[in-house]
Amino acid sequence: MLTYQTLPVRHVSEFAAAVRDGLLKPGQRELPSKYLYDEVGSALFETICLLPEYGLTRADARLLQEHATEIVDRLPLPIHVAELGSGSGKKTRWILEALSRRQKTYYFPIEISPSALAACEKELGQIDLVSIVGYEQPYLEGLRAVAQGRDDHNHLLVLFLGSTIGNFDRAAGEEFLSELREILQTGDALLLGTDLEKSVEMQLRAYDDAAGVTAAFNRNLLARINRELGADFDLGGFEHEARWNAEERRIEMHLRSMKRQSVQIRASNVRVMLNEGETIWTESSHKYRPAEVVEMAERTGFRCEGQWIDAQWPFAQNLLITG
Ligand code: AVI
Repeated sequence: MLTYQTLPVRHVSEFAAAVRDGLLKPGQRELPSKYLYDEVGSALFETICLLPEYGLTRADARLLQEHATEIVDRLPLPIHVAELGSGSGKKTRWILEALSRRQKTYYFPIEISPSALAACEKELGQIDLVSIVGYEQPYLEGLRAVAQGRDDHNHLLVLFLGSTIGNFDRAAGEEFLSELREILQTGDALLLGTDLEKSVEMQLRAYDDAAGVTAAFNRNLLARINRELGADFDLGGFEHEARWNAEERRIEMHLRSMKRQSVQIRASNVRVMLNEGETIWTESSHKYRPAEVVEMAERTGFRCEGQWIDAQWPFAQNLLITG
């Protein structure tokens, strides 16, 4: 049996390489946020969405529930729906039900997690006049496959909900929208959810809740590295920290080392020495201004056809149409 030590360098996985590069980065150490979502991390995120302090998911769902008919009225029909990162699919029900009152609809959830795809099919499989075909692929690869398979007279509505775009750096988010636009045809649509700026206190509470679920979500990244890469992180030696970066207008999640400690990550073939007080940056959540989303849409080949903002929790659904 191969042990971590005997794995040849060429077999070091993408995960192990990303962990090594991030932890050895000069200046601020970091770990890519996409690795927060293993099975445990995804379950913890689902719980975060239920927390009283984290109003984002409820605002996203409320807007869809309240405005689905109005959103659908502004779409060119017939139209099929593709969703990037469908998760369990709960919020999508409102849009699919509104569409199914007007036409037969194909729904293509694009999701790398097979269990999330299965949950989504279970949740939405019963809606009349909606057929579901799941794509177990990364976002843009899946969208390309959907776009290739469609016939010319059907438009495409892409759903990118939950402010997932906020987890990209601003420039990378814009680049992502440009790439997405390239896959679409004129008249196709993107419904983009964006969390908006609000009081710093409210934002910090949303990412550092009283029950400690977000802290567990953050620390699970170290637990995952222990499990999958044979590392020896002492989880009790790290504190969760949520910070507001005012210049970049984003919440950052960090893990602060509470002592000077050394950690070995066997699959990454690395040992790192962390100083007391030093942090590992694990996620950014950028917050937007309504006008900024309209401008970003215009720079990436869309026009903003409608913007709906929640009254309780500043969050916007933006309906963008390709020009
Ligand atoms: C998935 N994403 C939009 C969440 C956010 O708010 O940035 C992830 C999250 N991280 C901590 N809490 C929630």
